Amino acid sequence: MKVVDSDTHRLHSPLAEVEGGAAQSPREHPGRVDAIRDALKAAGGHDFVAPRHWGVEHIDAVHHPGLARFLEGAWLQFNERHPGTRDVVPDVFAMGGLRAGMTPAAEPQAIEGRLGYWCFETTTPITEGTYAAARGSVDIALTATALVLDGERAAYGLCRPPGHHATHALYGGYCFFNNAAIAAHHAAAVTGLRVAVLDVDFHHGNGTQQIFYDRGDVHYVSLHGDPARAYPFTVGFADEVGVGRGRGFNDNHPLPARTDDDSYLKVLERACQQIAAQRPGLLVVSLGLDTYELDPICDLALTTKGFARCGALVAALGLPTVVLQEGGYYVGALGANAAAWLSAF
Ligand code: OKP
Ligand code: ZN
Repeated sequence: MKVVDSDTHRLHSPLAEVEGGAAQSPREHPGRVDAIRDALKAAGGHDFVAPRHWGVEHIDAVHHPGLARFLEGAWLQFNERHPGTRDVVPDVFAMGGLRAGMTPAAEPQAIEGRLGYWCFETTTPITEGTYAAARGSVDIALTATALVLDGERAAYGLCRPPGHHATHALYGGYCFFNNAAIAAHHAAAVTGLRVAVLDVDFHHGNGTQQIFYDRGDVHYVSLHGDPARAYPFTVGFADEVGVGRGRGFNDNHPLPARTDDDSYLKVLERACQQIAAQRPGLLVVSLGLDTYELDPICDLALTTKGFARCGALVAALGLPTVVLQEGGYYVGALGANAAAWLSAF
């Protein structure tokens, strides 16, 4: 398979993330890409290509244009007021309730306020190179999409940072720009065909769902830890089916803790039937590998063999397919799991 990767992601490497009131070593770090790249090289059969550069208009087509403008200048604007800050993290959030019964908040002018206006949580620091890294991750996603639009049966984009938690106007959850949503929107716009997004990351892709919730041209289907117990907690329930023209084009499959290969594959088969029933022309897979049995921040129980079965099942849809990397935090098996999924595909 064609694999699109680059080193630009290294520009995003925070020292710490704030979780549960404490600073900890980031779960989402450059070593994740090294592990996947090394395993794919060792497995063989993959053709590595560099990404092209894509204009910011592809990001603005999916996100509020203010999000990219903000991320481009945020680190510098914060450091003008607080010199020497390495990792920039909001500590005040512009929650709707602050102005309940009044006109909604305009974008604040002070950087401290802007951070809490564009961000929804504390585990996603902005460093000096974050914007460039996030742009690079989008470049990888769009280059993999272009390869498939040009006739490849499938391509894999080794995206980092991940993307599926980023909504129309918010970053967070290790995500700045929604790589899969940008890819799916681009493919739908270029082909005029319906596009399906299959999200198999452990965490529900709240951003991707939100971006396409009122659209019938992009069908979002997700398997994930039940938000009754799992991040992102507020989105990803089974009764969220889309709205307006998007009604019937959103399918959530919340899963219980410790779901194993056999149970997971039964649900994945159902998800694939839902995708096939809408007759898409192209498939985007948000490939999170944090459903693995040893993942340190998740609670499903898939095995490396299970990932191979998943890859084979998705391939059987017979669709042109763009596979984009999302999460996966047990670095000791991350490469083997990516290789298993992609080789079986
Ligand atoms: C990104 B991806 C919960 C904190 C959650 C963010 C998790 C983002 C996962 N206490 N931190 O979907 O793998
Ligand atoms: Zn995840």
